[in-house]
Amino acid sequence: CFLLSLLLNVSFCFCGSILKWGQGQFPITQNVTVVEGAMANMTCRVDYNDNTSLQWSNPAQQTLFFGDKKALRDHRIELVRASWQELTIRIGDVSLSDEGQYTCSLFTMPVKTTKAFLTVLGVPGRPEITGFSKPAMEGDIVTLMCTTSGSKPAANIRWFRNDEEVQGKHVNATGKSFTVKSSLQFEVDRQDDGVAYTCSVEHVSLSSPYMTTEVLDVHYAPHLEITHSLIIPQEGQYFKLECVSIGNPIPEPVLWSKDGGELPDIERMIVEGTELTITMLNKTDNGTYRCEASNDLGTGSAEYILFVYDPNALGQHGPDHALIGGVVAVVVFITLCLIIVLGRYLARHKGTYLTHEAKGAEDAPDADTAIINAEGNHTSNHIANAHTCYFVSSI
Ligand SMILES: *[C@@H]1O[C@H](CO)[C@@H](O)[C@H](O)[C@H]1NC(C)=O
Ligand SMILES: *[C@@H]1O[C@H](CO)[C@@H](O)[C@H](O)[C@H]1NC(C)=O
Ligand SMILES: *[C@@H]1O[C@H](CO)[C@@H](O)[C@H](O)[C@H]1NC(C)=O
Ligand SMILES: *[C@@H]1O[C@H](CO)[C@@H](O)[C@H](O)[C@H]1NC(C)=O
Ligand SMILES: *[C@@H]1O[C@H](CO)[C@@H](O)[C@H](O)[C@H]1NC(C)=O
Ligand SMILES: CC(=O)N[C@H]1CO[C@H](CO)[C@@H](O)[C@@H]1O
Repeated sequence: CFLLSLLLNVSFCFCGSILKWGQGQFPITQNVTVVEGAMANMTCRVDYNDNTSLQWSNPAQQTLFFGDKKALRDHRIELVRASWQELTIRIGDVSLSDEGQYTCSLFTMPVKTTKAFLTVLGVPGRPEITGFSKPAMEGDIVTLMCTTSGSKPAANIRWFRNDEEVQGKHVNATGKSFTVKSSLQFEVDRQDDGVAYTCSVEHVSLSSPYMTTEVLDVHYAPHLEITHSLIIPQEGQYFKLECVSIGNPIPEPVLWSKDGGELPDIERMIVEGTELTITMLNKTDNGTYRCEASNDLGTGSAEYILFVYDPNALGQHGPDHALIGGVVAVVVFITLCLIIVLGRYLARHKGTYLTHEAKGAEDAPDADTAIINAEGNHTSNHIANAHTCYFVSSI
């Protein structure tokens, strides 16, 4: 019977079970999903079996195992367990072409079959990012393309700009196993310099996504800023200006000028790298200081207007006392403001109309004018307060 079954390559074999009706006998299988290259166990069970043979056959209807007898010459296919209750075989090094419907047959009369679907997952390849030629110029349009091949089902591609997700464009998914592409197009600017663009490939066969990162190198013209060491520069003080420049490539050395001309050639002024130091400020130092730096994309500049204060004009007490005085003034002012607000609040609750009449009535010929005056006074008080507030806080 076994040989006959093999020769005819059909799943009908009555010899062993021709007299058995097989009531209540049924093979049970389960669908199997494995990753390409792994091993698949195909198990077929029968709960009540009166010594009837079991058989596994592949999607091409070829018999793989008949009981414990191997039928197909394929070294990847091995027997795991064969009994009247179970027939388990193992397919090693599974490939995408092994996918399909496998059949377990129980040779009762008639033959009972159950299908088990073997799903083979294609593992996506490590993603590759193309389309970036280093370096880009600011304003260029860049199209990054991420490609991963070999996935089944099609892998999912996601893009990240540093750690933030950005939306890419799904380009193609083709083939039996898929080549999946996703593109990301944008205009680069200086903010993109040094930014990491990551393509992440997600797939059922992967426990964690595959990632590839491209760090952008974007060239841009220098941008300069001047920082200064003192808020209120005074005569005799030590003063430092620093020209902070960003740019790619890194800008050429900084060039200082004053009022459109060269720096006055005095010992008190020292230029060192990006810094301009004035060792002892003098009123004659006031003016517009400018720094410039350039790279192959252009020149950047920044200006600082220096006004040297006369320490005598600022008061005899020096900066610390002035500061304490300022703080005290602010505290006093806030207290006053609070008192005024509180007073108004109380007044409003007592009766706004009466209060206003009392204020405006003194020099008013009649009650109506008194009310108008009162409103007018009220408004101008309010504005005066606002002015005071602004004035003090701006000091
Ligand atoms: C397949 O069966 C063998 C033997 O019972 C076992 O060692 C292995 O873990 C099983 N593999 C899977 C994927 O279930
Ligand atoms: C099944 O086979 C075993 C030996 O393998 C035998 O002892 C038993 O009687 C058989 N049972 C039936 C129902 O034929
Ligand atoms: C097994 O897979 C096939 C094909 O994918 C499907 O039609 C069937 O419902 C699955 N059976 C079970 C029990 O999951
Ligand atoms: C998309 O796939 C088709 C084949 O299905 C191919 O001809 C085409 O070039 C692909 N497009 C891209 C952008 O890869
Ligand atoms: C500032 O410079 C002038 C002339 O260069 C000099 O006469 C004067 O003493 C200086 N003032 C201070 C505070 O150094
Ligand atoms: C803004 C200012 O005070 N400028 C003064 C800078 O110093 C020169 C003399 O050195 C004055 O003429 C400017 O008025």
